[in-house]
Amino acid sequence: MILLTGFEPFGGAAENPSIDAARLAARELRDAGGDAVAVELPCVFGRGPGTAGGALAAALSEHRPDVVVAAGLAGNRGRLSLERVAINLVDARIPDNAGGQPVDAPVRAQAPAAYFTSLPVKRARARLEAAGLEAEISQTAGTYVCNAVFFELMHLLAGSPGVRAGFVHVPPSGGQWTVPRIGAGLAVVARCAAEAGGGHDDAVTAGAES
Ligand code: PCA
Repeated sequence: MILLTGFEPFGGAAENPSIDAARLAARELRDAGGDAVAVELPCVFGRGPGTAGGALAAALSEHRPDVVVAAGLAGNRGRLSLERVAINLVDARIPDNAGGQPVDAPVRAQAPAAYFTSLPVKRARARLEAAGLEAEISQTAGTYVCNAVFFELMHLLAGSPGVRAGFVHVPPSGGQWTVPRIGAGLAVVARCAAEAGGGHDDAVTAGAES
């Protein structure tokens, strides 16, 4: 089972391409005979009812996925951004959809400082580029709700080493980035992780100077 997630709109925007693209990707994977579902997460910090962490935990226990591709919008990115590391830090630039704006708080007290993705992000980047979908490896998912969900995802799956999971930031829709193209990209990433050998990544560089 492949679980894709996307976010509801936030910051006053009318739409968030991440959830629309996640739904299209799930449909594409199902049409190809796979088992996939898309779940929308509220753009709200925390783990209780009505929060992103609460909705994520519920989706994980309901669907018991082997692969999780969580997606969110990054307004300042021009490519599909395969996130490498989730940090245990919240520093909200703007309030979330419930008005909360934590500053310099941990995502989870008494948890590690960071987790790495378990998606084969370098192989996925190569597959995306081969499909004409510009992609990059990103070393930071920011400090807002997306990073918090990514951290929570990796924390909840820390005892499930067979599950491949991670986060993809998507660019705003417009220009070459139509929602169907973003959705096709999420499907490429999910398929790459789901295939045999998806637990190992390619040893090619994606290093950054800063
Ligand atoms: N993007 C925000 C949160 C929800 C979303 O789609 C982020 O990058 O944190």
